[in-house]
Amino acid sequence: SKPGVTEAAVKQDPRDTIFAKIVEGSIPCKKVYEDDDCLAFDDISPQAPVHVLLIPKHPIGGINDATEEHATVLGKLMTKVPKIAKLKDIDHSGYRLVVNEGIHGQQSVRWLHIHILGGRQLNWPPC
Ligand code: DGP
Repeated sequence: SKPGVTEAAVKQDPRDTIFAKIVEGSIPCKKVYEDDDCLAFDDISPQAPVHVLLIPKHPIGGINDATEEHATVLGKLMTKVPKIAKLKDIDHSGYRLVVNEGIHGQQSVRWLHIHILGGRQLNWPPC
């Protein structure tokens, strides 16, 4: 298991997370892509040669918190994936999207994020 995956983390307000600080710019990140709705940056603990986190700028704790009001922003997020894959040169080789949720999903940061993993052969099942 990985650090930070606790009941407390799951109950955290997304606005109190490290990703809130990254969005507001008070903590630096290696930015890959940004627009009005979303931000993509390199994961600090990469699990593959390419490991980007794509997040909405709007605070959503996790996919469990998604409602109809988030439909537009979540749709926009998904449509940016091919652009980010191309920027990272994994669009032809392929890649994987992962959204961890809660304790069993081993989510450690309670601000919704899409992991974009690539640059090597990924295995299935992910375990
Ligand atoms: P998850 O465990 O699915 O909640 O993913 C959280 C990811 O966030 C994890 O892969 C490590 C990454 N991460 C945590 N803190 C930071 C940080 O300060 N900067 C960056 N770039 N990534 C971070």
